[in-house]
Amino acid sequence: MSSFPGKKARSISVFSIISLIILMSGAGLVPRFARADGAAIPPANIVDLTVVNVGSSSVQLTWSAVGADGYVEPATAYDMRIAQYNFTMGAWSSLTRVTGTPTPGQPGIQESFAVTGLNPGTMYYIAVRGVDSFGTISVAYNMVSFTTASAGPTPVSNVIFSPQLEGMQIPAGKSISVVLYNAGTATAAASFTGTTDTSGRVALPQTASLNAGLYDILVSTQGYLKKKLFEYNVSSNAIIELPTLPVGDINNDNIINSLDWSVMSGKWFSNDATTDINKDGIVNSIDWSFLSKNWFMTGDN
Ligand SMILES: [Ca+2]
Ligand SMILES: [Ca+2]
Repeated sequence: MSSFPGKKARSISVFSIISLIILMSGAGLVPRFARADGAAIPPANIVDLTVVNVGSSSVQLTWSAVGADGYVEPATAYDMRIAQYNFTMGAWSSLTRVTGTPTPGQPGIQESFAVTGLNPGTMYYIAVRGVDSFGTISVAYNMVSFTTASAGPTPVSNVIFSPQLEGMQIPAGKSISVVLYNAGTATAAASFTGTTDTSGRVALPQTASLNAGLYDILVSTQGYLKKKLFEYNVSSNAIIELPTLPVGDINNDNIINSLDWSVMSGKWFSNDATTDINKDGIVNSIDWSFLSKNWFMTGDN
C-alpha cells in the first residue's frame, strides 16, 4: 500500500482503502503495482457485458478484456456465472460456472463468447469477472439478463403405431386409420390410413409432416368402435400403443346396436368375412356373443 503514504493513510481503514482502489480501478486510475503486490490487486471490473444475440439454446455475449491488476497485463481467466434468478455478489460461489470461456485477451479488446446448452423460453442472469494468476477475482461486475427464444417446431420421424383390436391378433395388411389432433382440440395435425406390417403395426407416412408435441390420437378400422388416446407426447422413434378397439360396429356408425345385429343376422351361418368376428369361417352365436358383450357401447370421436 505504498501508494497511499502519510499519516492520513494510517487512519483510513483497510476497507476504505480497498474501496478506493475499487473506485480507482473502475475508473482506470490505479497505477501499476509491482508484481509482489499483484495478489492484493484484483483484475479490473467487467462492467460492459452485453447480450448480442439470443437463440433458443444459446446466447452470444461481448465484453471488454480487463488487465490482471486492473491495468496492463491480461487477466489469467474469466469467471462467468449463470443462474435463472437475479443473484447477488454473496451468491457468486454457489452459482453455476460457465465452462469454455476464452483466455483473456489484451486489456481493452472486445471478447466474444457464446454460452450454449440453455433451455428454450427461459430467463437467465449472467455476469463475468476477471481472475488473475493469484486467483484474485475482480470485485464488481454488471449482470445482464435475457430470455432464450421458445423452441421451434421439431418434425418427428420414424413414428410407429401399435393398434389393438378386441378378439383378434392383428394380421399384416389390416387397414388402420389414425388422426392426430392437437391435444384438447378438434384440429387435426395429421391424418392417414396405413396397412399393418407383419408385427401388426402401422407407420406414420413420411409424407405426413408432424411436429413433436402433445396429441389426442383417434384410431379406427372397419367393424370396430373408434378409440382415442388422449394427450400422448409424440416424439421421433416413438412406438405408440393404441387403445383396444371394441369389436362389433359392423355398419361403422360408432355404436353397437340392433343395426349391427340386423347385418349379422342376415349373414347367419354364412362365411361372410365382415360379420365373422372371430374369423372362424362361420357367422354364428360366437360372433353374436361379441356384439352382445358390447351392446350399446359407443366409440370416441
Ligand atoms: Ca353400428
Ligand atoms: Ca365366427
